[in-house]
Amino acid sequence: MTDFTPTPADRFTFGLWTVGNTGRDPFGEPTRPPLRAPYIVEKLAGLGAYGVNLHDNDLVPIDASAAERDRIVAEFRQALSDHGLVVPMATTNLFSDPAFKDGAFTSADAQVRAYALQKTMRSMDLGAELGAHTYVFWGGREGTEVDAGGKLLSALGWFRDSLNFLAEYSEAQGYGYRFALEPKPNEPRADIFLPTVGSALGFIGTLDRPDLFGVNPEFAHETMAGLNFAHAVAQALDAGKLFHIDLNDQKMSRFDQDLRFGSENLKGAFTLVKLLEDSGYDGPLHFDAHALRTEDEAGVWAFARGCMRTYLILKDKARQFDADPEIQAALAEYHRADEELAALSRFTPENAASLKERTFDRAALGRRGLGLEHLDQLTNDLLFGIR
Ligand code: GCO
Ligand code: MN
Ligand code: MN
Repeated sequence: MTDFTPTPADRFTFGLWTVGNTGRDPFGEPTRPPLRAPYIVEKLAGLGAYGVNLHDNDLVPIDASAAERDRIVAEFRQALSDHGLVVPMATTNLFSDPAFKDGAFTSADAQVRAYALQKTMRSMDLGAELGAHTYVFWGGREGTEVDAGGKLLSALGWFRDSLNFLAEYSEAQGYGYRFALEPKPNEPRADIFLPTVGSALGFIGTLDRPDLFGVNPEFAHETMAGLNFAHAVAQALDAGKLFHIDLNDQKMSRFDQDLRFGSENLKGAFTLVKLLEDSGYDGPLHFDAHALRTEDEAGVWAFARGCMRTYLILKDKARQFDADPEIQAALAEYHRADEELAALSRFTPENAASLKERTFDRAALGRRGLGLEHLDQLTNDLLFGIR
């Protein structure tokens, strides 16, 4: 048993915007002062994180001069190298500036769409300079309130054209980015385009270079849509499209809470950790969450430590789950394999004919109890720490 202290080998990352969150919300002013990026790097490294991610404007103000930009980036790179942190993922802020009030790539205004392309190319340059290999697109303002505006179909076309353009830009520059679309159903727009992981996966198939695109699912976002996050992640894994992941927590049917990982739905978090670990996913484990508005700076680092600690504890629980004889017996009882039937279920005309003739004891199948109540309570006991 370890003491659950993370190391860079655990691949935990945070965004500058996450631990840097000042506690501002739509009803109240910040409750904490902003933290400088090099300081965040130092603190995260001290806690055992692996990397730090950013939007362009988390680091460089939108109106910075070229000289200011270069100075800020140089200071940040120095902090990264001093403290041994990497930048695995970068993204663009296409939602804060009033110019993006009706979307960026899906704005009805061609000037805004072109400006969004320009801003994203510059942000991709910055990410590449910092060594990022994954580029996230979260379409925060890509949506509508007024569907009478009539852009539902054209918006998807504009979105596709922009992503195709940016993928070509990345290839032409030799950046080699893999792009990850991050779905969210609503907030800050009433309805955001590509609202779920399933929608994003479907859309990727319509792009010119689908091989360069995957998803960045977020626990809070699928939960807001009333969906089961682990199911969404499983579908992304099945499609070979889990390029990145945003870990946090959330109560269903609420605003985007971005809670500390595992703080709300512990069993959902366990299912997720087990799924990720069993799948061999080896990308960054990114916490897109922030400390509660009630917290001071000490609370911010308690929050960050808590995210990583919970992941590591649940990873250990997943190992115990696999090693627990009673749990494994319950699983063996539940999963009934049959090699003859598996062979028969591969289509040939003969197999089809023989399957059609076969007799099944339907009543017996219906009578069989599956033992899932028992299995689930064993899982609870494991999570409670009494097994
Ligand atoms: C949100 C999103 C963002 C994105 C970020 C990077 O709901 O606010 O989750 O935090 O993840 O913009 O893509
Ligand atoms: Mn979120
Ligand atoms: Mn996110």
